[in-house]
Amino acid sequence: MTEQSPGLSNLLTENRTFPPSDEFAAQANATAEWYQRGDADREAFWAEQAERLSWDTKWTQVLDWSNAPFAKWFVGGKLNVAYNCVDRHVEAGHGEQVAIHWVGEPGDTRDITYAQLKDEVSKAANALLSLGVTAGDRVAIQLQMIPEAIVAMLACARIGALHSVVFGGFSPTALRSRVDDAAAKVVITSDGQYRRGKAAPMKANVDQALDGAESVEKVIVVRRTGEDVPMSEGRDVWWHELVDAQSPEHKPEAFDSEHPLFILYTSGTTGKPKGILHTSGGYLTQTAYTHNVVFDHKPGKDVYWCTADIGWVTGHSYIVYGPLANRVTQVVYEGTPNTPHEGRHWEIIQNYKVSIYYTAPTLIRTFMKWGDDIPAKYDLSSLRVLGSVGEPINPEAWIWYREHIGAGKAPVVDTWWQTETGAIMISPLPGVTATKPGSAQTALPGISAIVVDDAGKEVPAGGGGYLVLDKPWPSMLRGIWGDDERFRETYWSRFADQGYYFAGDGAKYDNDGDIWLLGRVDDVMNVSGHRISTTEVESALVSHPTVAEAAVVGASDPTTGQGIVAFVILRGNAVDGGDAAVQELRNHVAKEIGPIAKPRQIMVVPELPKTRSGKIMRRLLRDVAENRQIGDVTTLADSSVMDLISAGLQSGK
Ligand code: 6R9
Repeated sequence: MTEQSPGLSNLLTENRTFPPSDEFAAQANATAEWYQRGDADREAFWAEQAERLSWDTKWTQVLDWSNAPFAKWFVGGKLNVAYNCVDRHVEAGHGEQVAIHWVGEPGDTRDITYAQLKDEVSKAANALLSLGVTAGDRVAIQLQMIPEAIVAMLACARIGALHSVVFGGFSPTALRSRVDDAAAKVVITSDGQYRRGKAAPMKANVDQALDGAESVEKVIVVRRTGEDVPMSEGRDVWWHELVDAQSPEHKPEAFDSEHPLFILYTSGTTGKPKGILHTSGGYLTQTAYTHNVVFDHKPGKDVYWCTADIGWVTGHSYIVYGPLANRVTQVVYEGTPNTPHEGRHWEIIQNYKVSIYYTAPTLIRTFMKWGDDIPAKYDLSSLRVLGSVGEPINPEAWIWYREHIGAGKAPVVDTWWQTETGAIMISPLPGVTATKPGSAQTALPGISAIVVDDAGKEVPAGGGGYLVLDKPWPSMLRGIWGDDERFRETYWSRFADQGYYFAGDGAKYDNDGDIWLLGRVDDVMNVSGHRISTTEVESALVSHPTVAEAAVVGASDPTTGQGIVAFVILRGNAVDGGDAAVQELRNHVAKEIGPIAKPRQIMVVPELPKTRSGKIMRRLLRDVAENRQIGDVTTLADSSVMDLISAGLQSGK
């Protein structure tokens, strides 16, 4: 990634910085000095972070990297993850503190204290034991955002069983392939789930998925919507009958620091999803540490809300493990952000006085599209830290977030990490870093991330290339379930000589050496020999006042190799999207980035195709751009979106 046209990046021409206020800095959990400590003696730094947890047996060695890329952290240490997330807070006198303010989509609510959570998790652990689940067994969980989802995960952790959470919106086929791959013994699900005000079946999908699944002995069903579901004799059991009858006493057993905690499937370049494996001590250390310093979390004072779903890694690390290990009080919301109205999130923040809010750029841009007047109607003054995760955040969305949600003063932390990294790796530290809109900036204290060229050589300030992690970290994946070869091949073969972990993301250093993420390397376009990131063009488009959201793909072009094709959603009150508007946008991109980045074609569309985790499916847009038949749409959150787009294009819009 050497060729760069003059003034290429709209991202990189963004040069505003927002230093922390003295007031925030004075009370921040971390200080600038942590970076030096992390560099000076990485293992000593992590040993110090591991002291955040309660260990039954202390480790004898911080890191064993002798069998790289298979790491062992806190070797010889023993702990119980669920004890760390629940019991120890009760023992320390915080049993009455609310752990979870749960808000159901229809408006029902539940407040669960740490003492209650301890009882629930213990009962669920006893229930699993009664079904014959033992340490090392796999339990698949397909549940929406209800307290039982969190309880089920912690119950598994408590008895040393691995959970494999499958997102509630995944199809029966997707569930089945995950159940089979992990040979799950038990599946936990619900009768149905509320989605946009309606009850949708869940158990029916699970039944379809499990038809003939040999490993599954029992299915536990949580009652949520109350709809009639057939229960399979001998296999299915109601959660409220099984769990409620159990004793709330359960003695947590200490497991090895490297005891497996969970498997979480993520899509790769091939059709078969990869079962990313995480273990106990290192994972909990880094999730707790990062949740504490990146969000500046103060136990007993802050009210935290991460809007992710537990079906994704963000839900695992920043709803369940990190926050609960840190004695959080958090909001868990069951539903969609516009049910029953577009101010639902802001209403919840106002009601519970949420002080830390962690969400994704795609949702921020959706909020922008809905209009500034909606958040303006609510009291958001409790918010003091705002987080972003999942994709690069364009400067306009970043600024909007800070201004309209954070009242122009809450620090915005753009956190880069992956299912594979387990926890946040690159992010500003609130109270320490002068933040830059659109940049994740620097590896956290104790972490090292660099940008390298094709040959694995670090690029200089101002240069671009591939993001790699050049030093092991505690919450790193320990492998791909059942496929060591694929693990080596996917992550460790690209820069095998250097021993770097290849993240699959493109990145650049700015002149200060801060890191800007540019999207997956497979999303980098090559136009007339110039490499241009889809993100950069998207960012330029979204910087135009009429554009709410944009997705860009490289479509094959006989002359230039690839041509840039953009799909844009216009803001509610913006112009109609006729020829003049499109021309204006093409010129705007040329102006922002340079003529080389001027899109060949811009299509105005009503929606963009997104996966259920909110990632834009560029593959499908590429099909449209290249006039091909549209490929597999089964992983779309809403499969009718492609019909809408095609219909809109045919009608000449
Ligand atoms: C946590 C999560 C990982 C991929 C990652 C990258 C993208 C995540 C980002 C970001 C730019 C950020 N990504 N956070 N890109 N800036 N702050 O999302 O995990 O679902 O495994 O996705 O998401 O491309 O490689 P996961």
